[in-house]
Amino acid sequence: MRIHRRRGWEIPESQATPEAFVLNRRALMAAGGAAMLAPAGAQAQWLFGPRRDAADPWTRLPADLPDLPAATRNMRYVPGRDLSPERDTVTFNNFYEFGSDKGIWQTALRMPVRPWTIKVEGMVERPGEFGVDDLIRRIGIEERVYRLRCVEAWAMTVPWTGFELSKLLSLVGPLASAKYVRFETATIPAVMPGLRQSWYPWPHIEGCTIEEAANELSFMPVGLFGRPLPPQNGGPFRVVFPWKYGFKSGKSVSRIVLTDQRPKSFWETLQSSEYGFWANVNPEVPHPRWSQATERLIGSNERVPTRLFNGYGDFVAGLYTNLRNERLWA
Ligand SMILES: Nc1nc2c(c(=O)[nH]1)N[C@H]1C(S)=C(S)[C@@H](COP(=O)(O)O)O[C@H]1N2
Ligand SMILES: [Mo]
Repeated sequence: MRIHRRRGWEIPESQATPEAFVLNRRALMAAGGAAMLAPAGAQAQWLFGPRRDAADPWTRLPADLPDLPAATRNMRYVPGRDLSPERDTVTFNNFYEFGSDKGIWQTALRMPVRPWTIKVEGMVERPGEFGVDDLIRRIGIEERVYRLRCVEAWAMTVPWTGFELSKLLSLVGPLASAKYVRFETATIPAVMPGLRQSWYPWPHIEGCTIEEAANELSFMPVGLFGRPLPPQNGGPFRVVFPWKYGFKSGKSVSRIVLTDQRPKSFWETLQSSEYGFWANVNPEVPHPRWSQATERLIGSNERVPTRLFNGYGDFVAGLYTNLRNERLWA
């Protein structure tokens, strides 16, 4: 059956990682070569905005992308470890729409990120379609350094810029009947070769409860390292739930639906025995095929203990006290 197909992020981390790094190195070398050979016009179009440095090919974004307004770092969220190197953060990615290995960043950079709108609809008082720059202006942005724990047992420490999900939801006014929030990633076949892999249940759907959405940690990044969020990291607009495994954090979101039906997510549809709705980080509950006790920090390769709720229990444990019969950890 198709679910036995080997998927990059399902390979136990010990096997997946060396492969991914080799791919990355090759991709970087190829990018360096291409930049030198490209005609001036094409190059200008793709050179990155704020730091126009051809030696940093992994940070290329369309030159006309507006800079983000200045954002203050919110010191309430202390990561307790160093930031991952920017270069690793933007070149080691999971984004299956662009391909099933970690080295898809160059392919993803072809995705147009402006104009970009997000529909927010379903069980709300005031459904709407919002331009991403409009939201940035209306809601305002801050920086938060969050830990990111992938279910594959690697981790990063990421300075996101964005706003709380709850602030977006208050613009549309959730109805009392809304119990869940569903996030849909844009599908753009012209630039997403992964969509041709028709055995995947596109679009990428993720979801959470309305209580989880209202939690202060649920965040909608529009930036990374103070710059506009690059497509490979889910630009221009994604969601992050830092206490859950990374696959819950849907990228390049174009539609958000408030609903009374529990969303069936992309990975849950593919393999519900391994990837469930809740997917809260827990070092004591192994993945069926590997341990979750420790995680490898991308960049340093240091292995550190994994923490319950990825270390965010003070903020979120209360969400789950009445849900003991649910499969909260996978
Ligand atoms: N649309 C979409 N969102 C996605 C994914 C994906 O393949 N498609 N991968 C997820 C996984 S498995 C992880 S670990 C994170 C990785 O985010 P990063 O590349 O910014 O580190 O994005 C998540 N969001
Ligand atoms: Mo992941």
